[in-house]
Amino acid sequence: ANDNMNNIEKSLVIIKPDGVRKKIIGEIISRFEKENLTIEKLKMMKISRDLAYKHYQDHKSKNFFNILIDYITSGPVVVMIVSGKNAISRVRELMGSTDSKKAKQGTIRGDFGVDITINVIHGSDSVESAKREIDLFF
Ligand code: IDP
Ligand code: MG
Repeated sequence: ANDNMNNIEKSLVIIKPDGVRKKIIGEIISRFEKENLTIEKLKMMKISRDLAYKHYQDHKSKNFFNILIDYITSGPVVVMIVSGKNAISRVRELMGSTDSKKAKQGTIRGDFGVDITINVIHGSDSVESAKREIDLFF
């Protein structure tokens, strides 16, 4: 699917509560825009526990699920649709590894994340999850 030269994708991106608290909303959006990704939709909201369960449904059997739900519902978040050529993989490259301590310097998580849970940002991991997540949030 990625061999198309004009593979325009949409990713659902969430600046998690720690990112909002750290006042790096603008910094994160700048990193996307400098890479010529487009902010198509954007809103600030507090995620309900019900919506959090739906968003993270694939993780419900994990031992960290309750911590994850507490974290993502702990304060306001910024939710966006970020679009552009190969947007899904490019957003994830800009994010860095899930574990902030292993994420490279220069990535969002490497520069601003705390650990494997408190990691500043969510980005869809596939075209299918992007569609599901965009329907949940917009
Ligand atoms: P991703 O956000 O890089 O796609 P996922 O494996 O989908 O990573 O996990 C979703 C979120 O759950 C992570 O962003 C992080 O906040 C949290 N998380 C992932 N793995 C762990 C873990 O092993 N312990 C605690 N929290 C975790
Ligand atoms: Mg994921």
